[in-house]
Amino acid sequence: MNEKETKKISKFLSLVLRHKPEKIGITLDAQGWTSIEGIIEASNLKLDLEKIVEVVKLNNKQRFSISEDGERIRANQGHSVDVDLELNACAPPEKLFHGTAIRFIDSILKTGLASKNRNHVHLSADVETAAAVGRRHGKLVMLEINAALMNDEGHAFFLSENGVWLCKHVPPSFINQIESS
Ligand code: HQG
Repeated sequence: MNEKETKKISKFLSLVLRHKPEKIGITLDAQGWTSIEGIIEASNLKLDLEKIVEVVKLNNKQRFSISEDGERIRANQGHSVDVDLELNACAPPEKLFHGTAIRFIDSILKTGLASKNRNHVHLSADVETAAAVGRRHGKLVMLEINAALMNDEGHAFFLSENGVWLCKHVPPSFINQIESS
């Protein structure tokens, strides 16, 4: 497969496994899993098992997992549909980072970071990753989150299978705007 096809399949999988399974008439179970065979049948992308396995393996962000029995697939994070990823709460590093766009900053500093259309707020352990996420939205603003303190004060953090830190909401008092180089 060439890069273009891989990307197209990855985008398709993100769409149906995170946001709109109904678009191709499949359903996700409570933990977000669905049959690989079902996706192959429902899609018009000429998919086969080999292609799906390749996309899952090569995905730059490890966005997807295949079940141990090899029959099912799910997205590791980023859902807007209601799924329980069965993640255990765990203690975050001292600081986490969130890149966003300058046009959102007033609202964020007033009301905190909200999960918007997704089930969680997404935070990164390193500034570079957070910067790439933020630039998707416009002129970058970098936020440093006092994650350890938040956790001490009872806000739960979860680490997704692919290394994204998740929480439900970040109140403004834990957010510092920092230089984004
Ligand atoms: C902003 C990609 C105004 C928030 C990435 C963000 C990530 C507010 C936007 C993953 C706000 C939501 C998630 C508030 C938050 N007022 N704006 N109170 N609270 N926002 O895309 O974190 O490639 O849902 O700052 O790599 O940008 O899809 O979240 O700018 O991991 O695998 O509202 O998506 O992963 O945007 O990105 P998003 P995100 P994938």
